[in-house]
Order: sequence, then structure tokens, then C-alpha cells
Amino acid sequence: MATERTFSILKPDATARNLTGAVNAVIEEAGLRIVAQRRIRMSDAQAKKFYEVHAERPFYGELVEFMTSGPVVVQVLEGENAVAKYREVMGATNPAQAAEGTIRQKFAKSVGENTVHGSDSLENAAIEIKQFFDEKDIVG
Ligand code: DAT
Ligand code: MG
Repeated sequence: MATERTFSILKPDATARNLTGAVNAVIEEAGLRIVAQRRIRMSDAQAKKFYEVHAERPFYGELVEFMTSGPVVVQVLEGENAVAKYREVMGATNPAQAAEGTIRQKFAKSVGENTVHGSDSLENAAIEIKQFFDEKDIVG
């Protein structure tokens, strides 16, 4: 296993309920390090570009609207096998199917308002990190 970086977003439902610390505690307890973090308001253009792979899906408009509806916290997480590990810590997209102890099982409201984003591959992690962070602002 190699040390990897993955990209994470604490979504508007997390910031609205003041859950950013509680979610970060689960991330850190899993052994992932938060090596960059910034609270932002995502623009419509940023959200559309970030989720452009889903542009043809029926929920795309709703997804972009939700991601721009309030502040988010964008993060870079680092650790052994970080991409797969964070997907495991997040739990399934639909919180009704998320395993016990996962972030989405604990906190997500619905399949749409599901508290966190995490990259699904190492390749996408690098692409997503670049959309929000300069290398100099990532402190490992
Ligand atoms: P994940 O975030 O687990 O990688 P995804 O990439 O399939 O899931 O979808 C991206 C986001 O889109 C997801 O976190 C929430 C939203 N989404 C996915 N499926 C949805 C659905 N059936 N209805 C509403 N929103 C959905
Ligand atoms: Mg995804």
C-alpha cells in the first residue's frame, strides 16, 4: 500500500447542522490526515464542472443546486490507501445502505444530502484536488 491523497467535501447539509468537527473526528479516527482544508461557497460554475460526469443524470440539476446552497468545506486527505479508505469511511451513497459507523450512516439525511464527497479513484483525486487547491497549500 502506498501513501495517497484523496479529495473530500463536507457538503452543505454538514455545515448547516454544524457537523464539520464531528465528521472530521471520524476522518481522523480512521487514520486519515487532513493536510489541506478550506471553507468556501461553491459557485454554480465550479459545481457544474466538478460534477460534469453526472451531467446526463436526472439528479444533476438538483445536485448542483444543493452543492451551491450553502458553505462547503473542501479538503485534501492523506494516508495509506487513502482513496479506498475514505470511500469505506464515507459509506454507501444512499445512507439507508451505509454500513454501521460510516459517516453517511451516522449523519446523512438522504441520497442527495449525504454529507460528504470522496474521490472514487486516484486519478480523479488528482483532478479534483487541482480544482480547489494549489500544491503549496497542501501541507503533509
Ligand atoms: P458518491 O458521492 O457516493 O460517489 P455518485 O458519484 O454516484 O455517488 O453521485 C454523486 C452525488 O450525486 C451523490 O453523492 C449524491 C447525488 N446522487 C447520486 N445518486 C442520486 C440519486 N439517485 N438521487 C439524488 N441524488 C443522487
Ligand atoms: Mg462519486
